[in-house]
Amino acid sequence: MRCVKCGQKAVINMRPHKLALCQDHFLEWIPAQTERFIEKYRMFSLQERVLVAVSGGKDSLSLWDILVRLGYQADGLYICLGIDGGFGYSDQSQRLTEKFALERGLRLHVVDVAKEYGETIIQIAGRTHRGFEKTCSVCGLTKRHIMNRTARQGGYHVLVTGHNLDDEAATLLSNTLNWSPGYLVRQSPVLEADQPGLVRKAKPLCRIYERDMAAYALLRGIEYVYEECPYAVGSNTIFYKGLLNQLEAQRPGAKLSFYLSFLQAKAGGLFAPQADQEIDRLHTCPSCGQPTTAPGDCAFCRMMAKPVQGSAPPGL
Ligand code: Q46
Ligand code: ZN
Ligand code: ZN
Repeated sequence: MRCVKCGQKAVINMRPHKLALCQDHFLEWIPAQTERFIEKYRMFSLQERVLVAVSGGKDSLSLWDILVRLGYQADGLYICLGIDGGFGYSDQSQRLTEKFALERGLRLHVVDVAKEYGETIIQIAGRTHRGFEKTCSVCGLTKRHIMNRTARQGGYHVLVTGHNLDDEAATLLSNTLNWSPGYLVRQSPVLEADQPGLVRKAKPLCRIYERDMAAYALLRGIEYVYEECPYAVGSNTIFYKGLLNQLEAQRPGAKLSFYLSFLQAKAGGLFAPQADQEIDRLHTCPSCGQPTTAPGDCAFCRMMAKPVQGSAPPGL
């Protein structure tokens, strides 16, 4: 197979796009596509400061690489979750993220959950009765809190994450199967900071297939953690990704059209009344100053304020 641009040997054939490219043209095409989406969805400009949430995985490190190549002012944020999983997941991902930043002379913020709050994600999950299997909900809440806080305190205009098309399509499938209007309203390539204390959030890779991101990381020689977080195994997201992969195998382009049709329906006004209600419901947490959907302390502050299990004598 030949590259459609130059006729050299193609390294990738992207069936949904009916596009085969050689290494050089593929490594140009991915940043060009990303830039197109950044502009189309008005995510951020070259003058704005961008904070990239990096996990040590292929998507977030590649996103950081792409933004720097495009000339954006992009710093990184790594959150150490203290997850081992028998292979030192957090240690490995932190080491590779720090190496990536050091080799390119990039600025990286590191927040260690255990050092900052005295407990790892696993310990918080055990203490708060959210349960072992609910580790991800504790983790998600903690990460969102730290990301928004670090972006605000650092004076960043926008926080970006490496969610790719497969992630977005899986989330959309899950939200659609449950008909969760609140989540559907908030699922977007860019979420404006429409409330004091909120930082704009954007997902520049939301229209790029996971397979293409893996190829990009490989061809750019980016060293990343291959293993998924041990808590991702058996998750709903992985299950929905599997279903969508089956669909995609039969109908190339199915994931992309599922996601794009959703964005078009939203742009056409679907879910608009719920969107207004969502915005009305945001309040400011009196303890940390971050936005929250209910009056009083936010979910993160309430979680961190819970007493240690068994610390109070029975009956008191
Ligand atoms: S890092 Fe955290 Fe994910 Fe691991 S514990 Fe679950 S939420 S799976 S993106
Ligand atoms: Zn070519
Ligand atoms: Zn709070």
